[in-house]
Amino acid sequence: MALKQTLKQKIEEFRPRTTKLTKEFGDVVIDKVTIAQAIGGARSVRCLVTDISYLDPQEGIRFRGKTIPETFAALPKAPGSPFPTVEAFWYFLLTGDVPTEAQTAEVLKEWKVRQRVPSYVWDTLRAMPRDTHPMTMLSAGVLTMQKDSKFLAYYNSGNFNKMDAWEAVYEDASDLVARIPVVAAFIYNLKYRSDFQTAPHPELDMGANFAHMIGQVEDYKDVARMYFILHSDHESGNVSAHTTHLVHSALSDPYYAYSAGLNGLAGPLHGLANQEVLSWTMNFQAKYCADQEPTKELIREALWDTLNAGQVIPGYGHAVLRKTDPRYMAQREFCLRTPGLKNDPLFQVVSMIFEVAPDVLTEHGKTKNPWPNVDAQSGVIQWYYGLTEWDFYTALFGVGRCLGCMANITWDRGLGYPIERPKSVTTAMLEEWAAAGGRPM
Ligand code: NMX
Ligand code: MLT
Repeated sequence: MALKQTLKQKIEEFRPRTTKLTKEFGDVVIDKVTIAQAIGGARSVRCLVTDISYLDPQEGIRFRGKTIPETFAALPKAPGSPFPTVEAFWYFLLTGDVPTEAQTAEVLKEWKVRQRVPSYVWDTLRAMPRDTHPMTMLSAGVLTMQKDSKFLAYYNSGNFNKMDAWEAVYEDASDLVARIPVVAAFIYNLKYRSDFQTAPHPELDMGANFAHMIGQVEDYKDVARMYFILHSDHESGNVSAHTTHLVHSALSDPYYAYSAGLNGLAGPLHGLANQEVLSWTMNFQAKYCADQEPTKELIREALWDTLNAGQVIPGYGHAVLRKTDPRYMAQREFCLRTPGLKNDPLFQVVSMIFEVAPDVLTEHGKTKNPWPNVDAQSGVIQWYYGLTEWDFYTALFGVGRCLGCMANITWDRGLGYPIERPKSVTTAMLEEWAAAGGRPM
């Protein structure tokens, strides 16, 4: 069965579960909210629902119930590669089913049609100053396509039906996941390769095609596949996924929603941390290692200098995780398996930071999680393959994150989630409830 038909069946079978929970068990309490949580970014408040992925603080992410190694092992692989195609992963994220080779091939074929980017996007991007940040360009590129949104056209058709609306979201979502690597590659070539553009390959899978479009070597095809899958989804509460969900909940179409999600991803406490890691490491080498080899002692000194200057150590800490991010470990293992990378001086420094930073952060005593997150390890791989323009790293993250955000909003519409609108209170109210020992219920 084709992906959309499978999804239709899945969504229709799933709906009664959500309806029953809301109608029959809607009053069941699943959490309480403290003053610290209301002021402190709603940390740990259980008030979002998604079945696409789940983040356990100790174990890390599971995509559709599978850990990262299980996901990589289960899915059909790209030809001659130990890594699955992004197309197979997309099928899996949307449906929860591991696709067959034939189902994967169908998605690949469909994306080859969907990946055609309207030429007005190129005009828009070329009109922007060349020193514009790639995330601004990516967000603008996505937003520019909004005028041709199929969801928007469906909404304006006069036949809008809540039960079927997910189908138009699915169409936009599929177009966007197929197009975003093409847009990102265009931006890369525009900014760093003197606008030398390579057309998408008619047969290559998404990761391989991205490598092809930016003029990368054969081995980078696996890097791209791994990177996009690892960065795809991290349950619903992270800034990019939550923003996309929130904006789409107003029935803003997927282009509006994901452009907004990308703007959140561009923040240094979120996706931009991967570029910050590279710039921190380069600054460290320039400042502390001009006439000596990097050592753990020098790294310790540099980490303390950063903390004492009131800055965060990029790539370390997490709002949910309380152990080393398995996405960090997956990339570290890739480095250890890749002969040149294993001995790469930058990887050695990143490994030394891994040995030193958790102790320094623990001694510093502020962060609840001194362990590295995904961003601490991703840049070094890109750098090794010659993708040294680190302000592009978050755009790579944005290509991967599109998969998770689009799968989520397709299901949001399928299950008819309403507009999101939490309640706010005033500081005076908090003071009154604090004095009374709690809010009178
Ligand atoms: N370096 C220094 N201080 C830190 C760090 C860090 N890496 N992580 C947390 N803290 C501080 C944090 O700033 C806060 O300080 P204060 O009380 O003065 O405001 C305190 O520790 C408690 O913060 P937590 O509750 O541990 O972390 P929170 O949930 O608020 O924030 C992050 C999570 C990820 C924003 C935070 O750990 C951070 O800023 N890390 C560095 C940036 C980074 O790597 N971001 C990428 C996250 C992954 N991603 O891709 O999105
Ligand atoms: C993510 O992948 O979105 C980050 O790890 C941040 C998060 O989960 O909050």
